[in-house]
This record gives sequence, C-alpha cells and structure tokens, in this order.
Amino acid sequence: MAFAAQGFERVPIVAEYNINTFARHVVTEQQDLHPSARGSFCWLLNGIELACKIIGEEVRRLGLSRAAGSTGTINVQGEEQQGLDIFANKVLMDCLGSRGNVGLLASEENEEPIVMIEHPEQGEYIVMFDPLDGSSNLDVNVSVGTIFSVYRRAGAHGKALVEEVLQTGRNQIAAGYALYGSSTVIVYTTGQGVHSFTLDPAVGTFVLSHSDMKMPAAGHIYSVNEAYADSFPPYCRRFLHWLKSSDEAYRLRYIGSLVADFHRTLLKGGIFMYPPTSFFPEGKLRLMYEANPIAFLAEQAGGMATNGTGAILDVVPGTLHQRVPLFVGSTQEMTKLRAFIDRPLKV
Ligand code: AFP
Repeated sequence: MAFAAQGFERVPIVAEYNINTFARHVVTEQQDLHPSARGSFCWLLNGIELACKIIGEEVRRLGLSRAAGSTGTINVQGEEQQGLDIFANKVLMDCLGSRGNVGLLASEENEEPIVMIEHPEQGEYIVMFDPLDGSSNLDVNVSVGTIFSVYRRAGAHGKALVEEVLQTGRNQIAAGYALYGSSTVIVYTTGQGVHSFTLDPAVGTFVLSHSDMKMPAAGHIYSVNEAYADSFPPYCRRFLHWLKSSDEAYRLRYIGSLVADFHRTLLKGGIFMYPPTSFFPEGKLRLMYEANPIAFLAEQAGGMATNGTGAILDVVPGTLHQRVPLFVGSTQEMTKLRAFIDRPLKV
C-alpha cells in the first residue's frame, strides 16, 4: 500500500513540545520523494533507530552491565573484542534481520556478509555497519558510536555474496551514525541533506535537533593521531607543519573515536585525518563500514572526503574489510590539503 493510501496526511502540528521525531521525519521525507513507496525503507531505518536505542542504553549502564570489559577474543580486524562489541552486533543483526526486507548484512565484526533473505526481491536492501566504533575507549567513558550504511541490492543472481556488497559509496541510499555522547544523537542522510536527532530519554524518542546541517566552509580544528606523524607520507607532514604555523591559529582535538571526531568536524568545521602509517600502510579505517558513510554525510553537508588520490565515494572496493586513508572536513582545509598532495614540494 502506498503512503497516501495509508492515510499519511500532513497534519500541521501546533505544540510546545518538539515532536518532529526521527520516524516522522523519515516517513515525510520518503513520502515527498517517492509518493508510491510502501514504507519498507522507513521500516528498515526504524530498525536501526531501535537498535541504537538499545545499544545506547547498554553503553550508559556500562559499569553495571555484564557486557563490560574485554572478552579476550579477537575480531576479523585483528582487534580485541569488547563485550559490548558483541552485544551491539547481535542487537543490530536482530533488529535488522527481523525487518523482512534486508537481504544481506555485513558487519565489521563478522568475516563474511550474512544472508538474511536469499531472494533479492524480498530482501531488497543491504545494510553494513560498525556496531560499536571506538569501543577501545569504553573503559574510560569516552564517546562511542554506531555507523551504518544502506545499499539497494542489485538483484545479482549468480554473483558471489561479497561481490553483491562490494559497491562504491556513491551507491549508498542512506548512511548515518548514532553517537553515544553527553546525549545520544542519530545523524543521517538519504541524499537529501543531513539531519540530526537527539534522544529524549523521558519519552525514549529521537527528536529533530538540526535540520539540513551544513559543515562550516572553514574551521579552526585539526584532528589526527599525531603520535604517528613520523610515518605519515611527506605531503601529510608538510600539511601538518602548515596547520601549526598558519595565521589561522589551528587547535588540535583528537578523541580516537571516529564518530565523535567526525561529529565535532561536522558541527565546527576543520579537518579529520587518518593517513597511511608504517603500521597501517593503507590507512586504518574501513572503507565500507566507516569511510563511505562518513564521506556520504560529509558531502551532503557541503564538506569533502578523500583518500588522498580521489573522493572516498568513488573508491572501488576490492574486499569487504578493506582499509583506506581518510581525510574529511571543510572545503577550506580540504582544498589546502589537496594543494599539498598535488604539489608536495612547492606549497
Ligand atoms: P576501536 O573501535 O578499536 O576503538 O578503533 C577506533 C577507530 O577505528 C576509530 O574510531 C578511530 O578514529 C581510530 O580507530 C583510532 O585509531 P588510533 O588509536 O590508531 O588513533
């Protein structure tokens, strides 16, 4: 049944309380874009919202919950798993797997994509996620997040599963993150701008807090793990030197939790960088679970994201857990970085 037939009429809201919820925003946006749609995509995003509420609640109870601490196991990325990594992964698998329209799920925590619905016509969506990004910071109460990315399944009969999910970031139909910080927020895009919602704990609902967010065209913060600077490529080292000697008086902020570092960059502008290092020659961050969704949000907000040679969203993925260098931020800082990449010795 189409939206209109379901009676989704626009009713003007006159209320002192902000009741433009995440669910309502998503439905209204899809209603405008695809009047004949059946609400299936909204149902999927509703599953992500539910998962983020459950994960956020568990993060808040960390010191009290049984999921606290390391499990002693190592995930496919070679990283130590926290109890909450596993919990968050299961919650997302369950909330999305039960939607009835998600065919494939790919998680940073699992080696292979998981088939939920074999047939692409029923399982028409692919969802990829990093269930708990920044989880090595959990023990010290630093903000962490969940990152997600949604693709349409191309009806790829006969293709290997991995080939079906290896699409470029330009094919994303939605992306976003939940940030479990001093408040819990969901930031998302479907290619119609970037919108942010804050969880009202009193009613357990995300309400619109920023509509059509724009990243400032310039900022005064750079964000990078400078401890690795000696092994950055020369253009990065020179760019860092420029940032520190510039009249713009740049400040350094680095949380070590991508969602939190990006959220600050989105709101305040500047640049976040995770360049290649000697330990991670391809960069540390994962293309499919981290860089692509962040790049989609950045571009939608008027910012830029590159791996140093081209736009992140144009990188053709070779493997599911591929890593990439990531530089993302305001046009001014990104354009300056570009000049160092193009003419490393002259600028
Ligand atoms: P964890 O999820 O293991 O904490 O890793 C977080 C992360 O993938 C990303 O969120 C950070 O930006 C980056 O790693 C921090 O890496 P460094 O500790 O090497 O700076």
